[in-house]
Amino acid sequence: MAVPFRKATLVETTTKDIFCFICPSHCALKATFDGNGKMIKIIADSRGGMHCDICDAAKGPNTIPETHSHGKRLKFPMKRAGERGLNLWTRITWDEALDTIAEKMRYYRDQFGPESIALVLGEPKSMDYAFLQRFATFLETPNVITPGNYCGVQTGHADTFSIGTMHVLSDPEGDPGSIIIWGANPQNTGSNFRCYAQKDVARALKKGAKLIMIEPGKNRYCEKADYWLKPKPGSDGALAMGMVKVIIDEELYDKEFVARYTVGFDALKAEVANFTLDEVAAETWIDVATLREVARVYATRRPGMILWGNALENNVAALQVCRAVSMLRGLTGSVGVRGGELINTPAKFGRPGRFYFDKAHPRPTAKSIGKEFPIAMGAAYVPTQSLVRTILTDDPYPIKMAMCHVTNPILTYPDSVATYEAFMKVPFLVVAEIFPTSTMAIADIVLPAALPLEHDTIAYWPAWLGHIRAMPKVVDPPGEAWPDSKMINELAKRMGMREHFFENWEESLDLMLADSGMTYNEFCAIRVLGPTKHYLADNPDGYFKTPSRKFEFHSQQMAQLGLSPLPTFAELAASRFGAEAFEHYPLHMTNGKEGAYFSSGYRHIEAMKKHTAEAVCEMHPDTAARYRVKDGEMIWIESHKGRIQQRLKVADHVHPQVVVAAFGWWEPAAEDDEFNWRKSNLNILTDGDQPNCPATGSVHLRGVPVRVFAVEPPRPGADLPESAATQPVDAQDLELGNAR
Ligand SMILES: Nc1nc2c(c(=O)[nH]1)N[C@H]1C(S)=C(S)[C@@H](COP(=O)(O)OP(=O)(O)OC[C@H]3O[C@@H](n4cnc5c(=O)[nH]c(N)nc54)[C@H](O)[C@@H]3O)O[C@H]1N2
Ligand SMILES: Nc1nc2c(c(=O)[nH]1)N[C@H]1C(S)=C(S)[C@@H](COP(=O)(O)OP(=O)(O)OC[C@H]3O[C@@H](n4cnc5c(=O)[nH]c(N)nc54)[C@H](O)[C@@H]3O)O[C@H]1N2
Ligand code: SF4
Ligand SMILES: [Mo]
Repeated sequence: MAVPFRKATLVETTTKDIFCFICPSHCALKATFDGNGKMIKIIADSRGGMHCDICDAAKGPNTIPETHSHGKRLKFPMKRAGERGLNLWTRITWDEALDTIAEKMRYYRDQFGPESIALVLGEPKSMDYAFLQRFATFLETPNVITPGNYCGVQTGHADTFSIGTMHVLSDPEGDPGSIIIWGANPQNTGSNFRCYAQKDVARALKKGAKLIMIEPGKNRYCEKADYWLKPKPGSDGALAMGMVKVIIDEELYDKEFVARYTVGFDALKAEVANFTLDEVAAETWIDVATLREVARVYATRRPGMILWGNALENNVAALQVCRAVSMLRGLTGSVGVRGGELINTPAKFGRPGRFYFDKAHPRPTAKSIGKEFPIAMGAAYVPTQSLVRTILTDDPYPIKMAMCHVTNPILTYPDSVATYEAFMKVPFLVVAEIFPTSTMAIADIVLPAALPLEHDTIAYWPAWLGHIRAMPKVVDPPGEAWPDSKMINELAKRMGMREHFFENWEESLDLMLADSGMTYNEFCAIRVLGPTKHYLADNPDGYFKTPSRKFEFHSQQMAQLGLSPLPTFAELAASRFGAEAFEHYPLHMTNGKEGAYFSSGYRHIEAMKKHTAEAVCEMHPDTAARYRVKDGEMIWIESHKGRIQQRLKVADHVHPQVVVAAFGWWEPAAEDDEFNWRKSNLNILTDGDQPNCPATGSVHLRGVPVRVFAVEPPRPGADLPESAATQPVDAQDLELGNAR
């Protein structure tokens, strides 16, 4: 019998250009698809037109394909089918979900005012945040909660008050004489806030730039550094003022720049006479000789480049910390010059603010919660802890409904127990998510979100970078998942806001691009529009955008907001936690972001679990010995708020009074236990209570008083180290976990 001829099926692969959406560095990537259209691989695209390179854990390439096809992705709208937290659900249609939400929203708006409805957002992925801000505008609720109190606002506003704009980026052309990496970890988190890629750092170092690390933990740059300072967590503002003092007292500043381009130098000079370097050393743990040397290197090896990061922003005086660091740039004339830090004009597209706001519907900030924080109100966000406090106290009014998009508050807000209690108390909670999370577990309605790449969209965040990127659809979303933008657009129609929204939400893409003169399809061919950088020499009299048209050491605008017009050592050295807090809890806990994960997200991804499987904290071996805890074992970390378990890794580089803990940990497998946010979650230990940064509402997350002890309860009568002995550990209490 003749064997029938079979044509060999050639499985053709195709590649598509994409941008990573896992973290705000937005690396350019190439995705490969098999013949069936399944995304099988992602690699870096070094010619993709973006500024940055891939994080060490390659979390974008590893996370995106698995997230897209993961079996636990949320696929259908659901309503709660049991007690909150039991994780029991009934599948419903989009119509039922949106009709239910609209009905509740109308009821609360009419009975309690629109301010009783809170829109709770995370870091923007694509158009999600823009739609939610627009929705808040026309709903007329001032209560939009974002991570602004932790992230981007503090550094951005320090630039705004000093330089006149938040669009300030490092210049990859030209050679800095010195680089300070300050509270940032480019190895894990990409190009941090100044948009200076790791390859740029490498090139500058090769050409002889001196590297100064200000880092209580460790990353690869610490070993390359000429100086590695390990300050007391949270003392960076005092450290910056110490450097300012050395530079002024030793007359190392750029006299010509200071005379021609700055205002307020005399006031700054007067301020540094108010404290001594010994006081700085006592506050920061950095000895005077090192402080002097580092200040001299930065001031004399110009231009200096300061790659600052999020650790400076999680501080009780966050805006002033960032302003203090900013003073160094002005003193050394490192702004506006080749190889320094430059003002950029954002790419030409519809400004996001125009999409968010409407003159005829000004935000009713007088009714806003958190209105005591002037920068928060100006930047259209409510600090996260203000929401929690208001829900728990009903002061100044009750919050009846919350809608969470792209955020997991139970893990990421300070004081997780209070946050949990607050979200449990809200009468109606909607969570839009891609995966089941602890916050999703206590929702009334769950909405399944489509990733960027599963729909045509654009991305413009982080706003200070001034980029806009095309994110066309390359794969179908799972099940009935919708873009967040579509959810909001359809909800808006049901809420009587049709005239302010779109028949099809995709029309918004052309609106955002209007100023560029391009349609969405034309833009997709170009992929990215970047900012234009400017040098001081080209516009010496109009370069700075401040009211004085100069670099402002002293900011009248800040004074008008009731803030100190220039950073003072007294404010920066005032601890969030008084000395007595450290009597019971003698160690200073801090954290950086995990290398393998973005905040609390993507914890389902097997490829990344292989990289980091559990929460690991680091401590000096002498400290471990003193507290009788051993390398490799689970230990308790306890603050006045509660206690958590993390696995101990002893590490010589950690200061003996410091614990570097892991952030964002929960257990995706603990499906009937709200995904166990209680066990290892750092924010059980943090405290959102006031004082917060008076400008931005920032919370002090770096430098939290804690103590540690072994998970095994100590034998009765055992010889405990002094600090653990001051508060006897009750074995039964230990077993209960995080009792407050
Ligand atoms: N892999 C990964 N990438 C991310 C994120 C993530 O979760 N994971 N998150 C994204 C987000 S939301 C942000 S805001 C950025 C943040 O990214 P970065 O700006 O890099 O900030 P962090 O990683 O929070 O902290 C940076 C470094 O500060 C150190 N540090 C801790 N306390 C102190 C201190 O008191 N003083 C000083 N000087 N340093 C301290 C930490 O050890 C850490 O190495 O990263 C983004 N990218
Ligand atoms: N102690 C301590 N606390 C911190 C920090 C710290 O360093 N230490 N860092 C702070 C900082 S800088 C930040 S920015 C915040 C971050 O805190 P959050 O804003 O809460 O961020 P994530 O934990 O990343 O949660 C984002 C959620 O969105 C989901 N998601 C992803 N893509 C989409 C999408 O397209 N649509 C929808 N609807 N959902 C999606 C993810 O699954 C994830 O659960 O945490 C802050 N909290
Ligand atoms: S640094 Fe990593 S997670 Fe961030 S955009 Fe690049 S690949 Fe994605
Ligand atoms: Mo952040």
